[in-house]
Amino acid sequence: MIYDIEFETLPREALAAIQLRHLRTTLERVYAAVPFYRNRFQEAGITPNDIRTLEDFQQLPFTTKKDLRDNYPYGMFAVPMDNVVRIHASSGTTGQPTVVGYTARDINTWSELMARALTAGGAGPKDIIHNAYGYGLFTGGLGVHYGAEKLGASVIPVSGGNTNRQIIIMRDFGPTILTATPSYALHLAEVAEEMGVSFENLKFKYGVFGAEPWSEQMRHEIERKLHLKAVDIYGLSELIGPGVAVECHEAQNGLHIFEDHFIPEIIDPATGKVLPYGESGELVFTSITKEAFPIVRYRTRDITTLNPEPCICGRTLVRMKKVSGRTDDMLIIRGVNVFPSQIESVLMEIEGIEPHYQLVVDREDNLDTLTVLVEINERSFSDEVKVLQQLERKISINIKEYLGVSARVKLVEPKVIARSQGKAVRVIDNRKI
Ligand code: DLL
Repeated sequence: MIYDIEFETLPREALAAIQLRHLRTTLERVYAAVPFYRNRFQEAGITPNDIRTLEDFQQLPFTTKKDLRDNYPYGMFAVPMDNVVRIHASSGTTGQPTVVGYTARDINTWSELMARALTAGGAGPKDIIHNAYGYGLFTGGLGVHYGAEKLGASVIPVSGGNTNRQIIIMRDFGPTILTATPSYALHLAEVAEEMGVSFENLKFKYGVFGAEPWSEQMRHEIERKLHLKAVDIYGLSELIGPGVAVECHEAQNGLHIFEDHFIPEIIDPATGKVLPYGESGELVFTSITKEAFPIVRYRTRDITTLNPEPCICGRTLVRMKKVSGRTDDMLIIRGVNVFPSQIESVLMEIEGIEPHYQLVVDREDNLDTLTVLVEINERSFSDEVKVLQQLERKISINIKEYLGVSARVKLVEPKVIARSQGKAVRVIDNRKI
C-alpha cells in the first residue's frame, strides 16, 4: 500500500520541478528570516535569486552541527515564537543539544510523512501500534504517535522502559505493529522469553525500527526472535524527526527518501564534492517544506549510498542504503578505519553469541587497543573454558581478516552488557586525545 499515491510515485522530472519550486521558496524565506543564512550566503556571494536549477544549488554552503550549536537555542528558527507550537531537542553525545521547532503546519507535514512511513512499513488503519520509542524531547515517540493517528491506526503510547509491563501489554492488547529502536526490540524479545511469553503467540506482523544503525544480520536476528517483518526507518531531528526515509516492506531493500520534502545529496566528507548516485559518502539534506526550522545542505555525518532505480513497490522515490555508520563514529584504531557496524556484521555471522556487544577503545603506551565485549548465549555459557577460548579466538581472527585490525575479544556472560531503552551505546572510547 502507498499512503500518498500522487507524491510517492511521481515521474522523476515532475518531482524535480516540485523540488526546485519548494527549494526556491525555502531559500528566500531563510535569507529573509534567519541572519545565519543571510550572512553565509552573502559570504559566498550568492543570493536566493542565483539558484535557478537544482545544479546551481550545489554552490550553497553547507550547514553543520556546529552552526546549530553556535545558534543555540532558537537562532535558526525562521518564524516568530508565536507561531511555534512544539519544540524538540536531540541530546547529541557531547555538548549542547540541538533545539528544533515546529509550526502547526510542520506538525501536520510530519504526521503525513509518518503516516506514509508506517504504511510503507506494513501498517494500515486497522492496526494496533505498540509505540516503544521514547516520548519527550526525542522525536521518536511523538513522531510515530501523530503519524499513527493520522493513519487511523490505534496507537499504544507505551514509550521506552518498564519492559516487563510492555510484555504484558503486548500479550493482552494484541498489537500488530511494533515501533522501537532495534536494540530495544531485541531487549523486548529477551525479557519476553524470561517471562515465558513467546512472540510466536503474539499478533505482531511488522516492526518499524530505526534511530540507530543496525546491520542486515541484526534484521534477521530480530525477525527470527520477534516473528515479524522488520523494516528500517530513518530520520533526524534537524530535518523533522522520524519519517525522512523508510523501507517498503515489499522490498526491504533501501529506504525511500520522501524527496518531495527533503533533497538528499551524497558528498565526499573530505572535500565536500557532490558524488554521483551509487557512490558511498556523507548524506546531506535540505528540507524544502518546513516553516519553523528549515535547513539548507545539512551535513548529517551519516554514511550511505543513493539508488534511483525503480522499486517493486511502485514508489519512484530514491532509495538510500541502510546507514553503514557515521563519519564521527568511525574509530581509527592504529590507522585503520573501523565502523561499529562492520564489527557487528562480523559478530552476527558467528554461532553461539548474542547481538549485544560493546567496543572499548584504550590507549596503552601510545598504542590504540580495541577490546570487543560480546555476550555469549545461554547455550554456549555452559561450554567448557577451552571451547569458549576457541570462540574468542575465532571472533578475533574474523575481525582481523575482514577489517584488518587486531582486537582483543572478551566473551561475557549473558545479559552483562547494559541494555538501552533507546539508542544503544556501542562504543566506549577511553582515549584522551
Ligand atoms: O533518531 C529520529 C528517529 C526516531 C528516526 C525514530 C527513526 C526512528 P535524532 O535523535 O536526531 O533523530 O538522531 C538522528 O540517528 O543522523 C542517524 O545517525 C541516526 N539514525 C536515525 N535513524 C537511523 C537508521 C532520530 N534507521 C541520527 N539507521 C541520524 C541508522 C539512524 N541510523
